[in-house]
Amino acid sequence: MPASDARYEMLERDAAAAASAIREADDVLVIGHIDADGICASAIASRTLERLKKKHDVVFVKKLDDASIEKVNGSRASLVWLVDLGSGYLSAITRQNVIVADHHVPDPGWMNGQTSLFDFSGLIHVNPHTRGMDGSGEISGAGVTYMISKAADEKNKDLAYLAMIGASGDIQDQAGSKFIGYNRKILSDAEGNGDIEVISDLRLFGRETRPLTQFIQYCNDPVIPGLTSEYTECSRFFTELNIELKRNGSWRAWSDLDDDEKDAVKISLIERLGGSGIERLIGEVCVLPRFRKGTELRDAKEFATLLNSCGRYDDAPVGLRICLGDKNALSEAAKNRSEHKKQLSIALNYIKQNKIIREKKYVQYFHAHGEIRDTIVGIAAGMVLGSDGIRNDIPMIAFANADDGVKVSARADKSLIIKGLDLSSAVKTAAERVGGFGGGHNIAAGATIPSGKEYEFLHIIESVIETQLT
Ligand SMILES: [Mn+2]
Repeated sequence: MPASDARYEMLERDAAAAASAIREADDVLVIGHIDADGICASAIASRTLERLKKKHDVVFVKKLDDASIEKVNGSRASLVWLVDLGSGYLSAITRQNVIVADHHVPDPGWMNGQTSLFDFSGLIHVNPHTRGMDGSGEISGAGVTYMISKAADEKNKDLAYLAMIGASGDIQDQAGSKFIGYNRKILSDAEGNGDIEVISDLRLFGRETRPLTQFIQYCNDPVIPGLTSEYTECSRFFTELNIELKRNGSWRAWSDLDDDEKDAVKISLIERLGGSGIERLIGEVCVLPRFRKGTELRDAKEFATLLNSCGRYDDAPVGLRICLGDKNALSEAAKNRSEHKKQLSIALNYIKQNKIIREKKYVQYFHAHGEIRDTIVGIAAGMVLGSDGIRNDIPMIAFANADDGVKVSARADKSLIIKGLDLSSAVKTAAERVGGFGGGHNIAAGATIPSGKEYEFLHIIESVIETQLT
């Protein structure tokens, strides 16, 4: 992609307009989304404002519901800067002096009413979709925020690595197992500073911190025949290659292996795959060489997962502190993560021991009511799929109670995609028909629906999925 891409220039102009609004502000309220991308975006915004010596606060929200909209509209700050959210709710924003730095699909009602970017509404919208770019794959919320930061001061290029952690968190490196679009530009800023090193390596999760056996065992994209989900086989796999699992009493991680050991593993895994899925197994990986080896901060994906675990337990501020370099925040995040593991294992036990999964012809489902947190029910649904005795040839639909109704999470095995499954559209259609809203990706989607509408939702989604699969 040439650096002179006209779409990039337009978005950069939007970012520059946002940067001048920031320079003129007295004080700023930053409102960020609670996931890894939103936390990275908030960190970039916060650092930028600090360097401009602007008084500011950072607040995190799960989504832009009525209460959060009120935070925007009712704020006494001279400028409100929304990061990684806001585009879907532009028409609800009524106050002056707002910047929305987001990459989600914009509110269509607002778009149609716009004659120019900076109209009388006093809202500056910086979003790749408005400039013909693809916000789901080319740039993240942290990336858009970084553009504004860099427009405010070239020196803020040292924050590029945070934008790439945000993009990793939003899984924007799926296409061709590498980053594409504007993310490439941001990545080259980060590489230029020496903050990120891009290498070609195994793309499995846990390169820095997972013991080798689990590193391979948990690989499900691609599924490695004979190894995925097989602890004993994975352990034997390394032994047969003469690779020690432990050294000096501690488990070795992938990053501890020397090049010869790594090559032996890669060759052996490629053989097992027999030609399919190699492009997903090996590809671009972002290493953060300024952080210590063997910590999750050294790998962009592990860093992002750490931040996500903070957001999931209402602790996004700890994630923000990690991004801003606060060493104490790490031990607090470790508590969140062990809490996450504990909650997940409680959730999985609950599902299995109570045998709550019910099968229909084209979907299976369970209702966790208040027993599983709405923030992890989707992960639990994905983990039970295909595990002992549970089918993975039909999607799993999970329900859990949430503050504003019932949270729905749908998960499916990748093999259903080639058969035509698209959970995103199925969930969206069914949710809207029962008075809710939702969307997502082809194998993972979510919705919020009114309480009491679960069976109607199931009935509708099953018929949509039936149409997709037959
Ligand atoms: Mn995002």
